[in-house]
Amino acid sequence: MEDKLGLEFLRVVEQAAIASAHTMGLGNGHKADDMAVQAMRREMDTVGMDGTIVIGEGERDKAPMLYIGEKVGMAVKHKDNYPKVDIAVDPLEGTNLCATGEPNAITVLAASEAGGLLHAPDLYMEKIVVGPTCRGAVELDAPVKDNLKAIARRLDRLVEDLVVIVLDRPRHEKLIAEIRTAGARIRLISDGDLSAGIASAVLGSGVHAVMGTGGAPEGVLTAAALKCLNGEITARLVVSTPEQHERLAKMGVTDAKRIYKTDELAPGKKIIFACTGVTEGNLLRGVRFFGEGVRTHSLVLTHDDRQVRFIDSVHLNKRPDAKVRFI
Ligand code: VTB
Repeated sequence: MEDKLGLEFLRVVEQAAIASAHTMGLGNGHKADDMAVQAMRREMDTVGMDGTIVIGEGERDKAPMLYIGEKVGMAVKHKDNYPKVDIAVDPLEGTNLCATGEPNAITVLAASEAGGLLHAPDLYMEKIVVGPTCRGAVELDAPVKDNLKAIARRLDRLVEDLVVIVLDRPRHEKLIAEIRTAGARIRLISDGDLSAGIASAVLGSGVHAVMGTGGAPEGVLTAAALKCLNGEITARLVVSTPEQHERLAKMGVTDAKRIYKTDELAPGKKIIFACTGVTEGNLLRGVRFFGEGVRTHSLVLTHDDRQVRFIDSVHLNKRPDAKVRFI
């Protein structure tokens, strides 16, 4: 199932990336997101599955498409025997990055057998993300300097040689100060802790850890990718108001302070993760339009069969003279 669906999901993230890339730099994040959502929704129904959105654009009454609980896939129209699949999407991770043409906007989808992805509410989540070499070396509540020392030891280098990615937010003032005091280097990003998390699990990307508080849905998507890349995310929901506590209780979460590891955020045995670069990025090229066609760069991960595919696709226009260039 994974192999076939993985390549079908590739089409979904590719089409969403192409659609949103048309809006790059227009300064309109809302439109960029809208384009990605529509393309993703359309393409999703051509996939041979009985899909349910578990992480999406919001609750049913707030989002017209890709809302939580929405049924997607060919099973919607044809009642054949399609596999049941839970789907988590972030149609355009980094809408502002796309709107301004900054790096690392991606379109994202993760899937698993039913129940394989935590149904995370749209809250904040404290996270530490590291690659395979540092699995088991960090603890969410350990002092920042201790985590950095542990990462440096595992990577056989000095703390001063590490690069930590942190979302540039006022809430991270203390974290940033602590990382600086410990001596590590920091890359502040305006958005996109998900693509940063994926980069941290790929050797040679120049990213050694991601720290700080970002979206919980992005945390689950990061876990799906990291599980396939043997990396690690350790995380905890940020629950402050009584309403948020109530919402969590309704979802069956009894311990709001629980620390989740990769496998608890993405417990599925058959995880598939697919993303396509929209703007140029650390791991993926952005969408390139070249008159005779479009070129996209994607990553498709399937956990069960341990496949990591970097996919360079050329989508030629239906012109008899369309040419393909090597790289
Ligand atoms: C992060 C980041 C996302 O939201 O999760 C962030 O990775 C958290 O929310 O790209 P705030 O913007 O409120 O800090 C995004 O920036 C957008 O989803």
